[in-house]
Amino acid sequence: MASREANYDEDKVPQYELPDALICTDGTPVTDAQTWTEKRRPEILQLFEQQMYGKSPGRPENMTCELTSIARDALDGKAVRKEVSVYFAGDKTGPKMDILIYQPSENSGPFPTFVGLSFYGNHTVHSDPAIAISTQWMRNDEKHGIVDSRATDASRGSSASRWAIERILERGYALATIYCGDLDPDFDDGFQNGVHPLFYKEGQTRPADDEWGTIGAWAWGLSRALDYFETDPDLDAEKVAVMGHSRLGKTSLWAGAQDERFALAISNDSGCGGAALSRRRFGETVEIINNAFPHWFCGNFKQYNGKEEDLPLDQHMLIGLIAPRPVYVASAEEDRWADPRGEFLSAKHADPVYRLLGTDGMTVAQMPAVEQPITSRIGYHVRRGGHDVTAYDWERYMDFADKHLK
Ligand code: GTR
Repeated sequence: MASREANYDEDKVPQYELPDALICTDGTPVTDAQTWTEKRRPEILQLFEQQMYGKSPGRPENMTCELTSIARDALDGKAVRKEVSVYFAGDKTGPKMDILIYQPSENSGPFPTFVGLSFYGNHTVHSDPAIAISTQWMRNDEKHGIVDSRATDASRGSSASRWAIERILERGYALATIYCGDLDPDFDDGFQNGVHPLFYKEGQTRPADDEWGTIGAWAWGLSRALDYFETDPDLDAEKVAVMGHSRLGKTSLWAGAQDERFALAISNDSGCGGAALSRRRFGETVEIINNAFPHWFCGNFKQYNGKEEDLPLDQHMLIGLIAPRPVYVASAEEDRWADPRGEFLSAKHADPVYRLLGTDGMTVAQMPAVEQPITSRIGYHVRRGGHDVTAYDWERYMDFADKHLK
């Protein structure tokens, strides 16, 4: 079988040995929280930076935030709607991102908050006609009303089924969304657009092989949103859950792994390069993803095409970086491209890190049946259906957040 073809046969999953999250590179076993925190965790974080997602810069010194709109009677009085622009270079000509926020209209804040990137812009998450339409580049898509690489009025609310906004508000949470293309448009242009050029050193024209790719830039934007939340008295910046679907689920895990201010990280159908174990090579593989999306990961990651066994890491260690904070991994039964079993297994193999840090980790040894959610500190479900975010997924995320955040 050519390594380019996807395998869907469990019997053909290769034998593999996962790197041990609790053994340091120099062979020292990690048997206490201090060794984890001071030695092994930084070591693993550096491996993901150097070999997979690339290293990201910090918060730009001149970054400024501006509230551009506020409505106290949004969604028939059920919500307060805010729009905030974040200018990364401080001036309005440089790159920026627009955050859309809905929060419950009651005066009972600060609210625990879900934050997530969207595929087609803030105006697609709800049909609310007052949301500003994104003017950024977007991939043409009839269903989402994207014409000549720009959103049109027809794209309003076109992703609403993926954002259970009314339910989120009813359950006492705020929701913040950002268009991923504000950080970096999702195509391979050699990193000339998006936020990367803002950080080039004199003479640099693209990120070095160990510097951030597009997923890195997306995750960086989520941390910049958190910088803003810390200044907004309506939002509880200590109770922020970062959630993402698919490529944006790879991103939410990487954001949660790097930035310990995120109180909870949620991966919805993130698959290869997200929650799924790379070594299983089930469905999408490292080689397939690097060929299809050369801009997502850093240059160094390409050397693992067809050589997953050479990786000094696997995705259970990404989840381990989130420990002891709660993390939720969700799969969909028919989404075999994303390898539901591999997603479960990396959640499960992160368990020793969570236990070391004194939590209950993942309380089951076997993959649960469809729609039997696990809600220990590492949460998991596989729902019926295909690659999507559904009302079912959101109800489980809120049950989990009620249990672990509130
Ligand atoms: C696919 C890609 C997946 C996943 C998905 C998505 O084309 O192979 O890894 O990221 O796109 O983001 O919907």
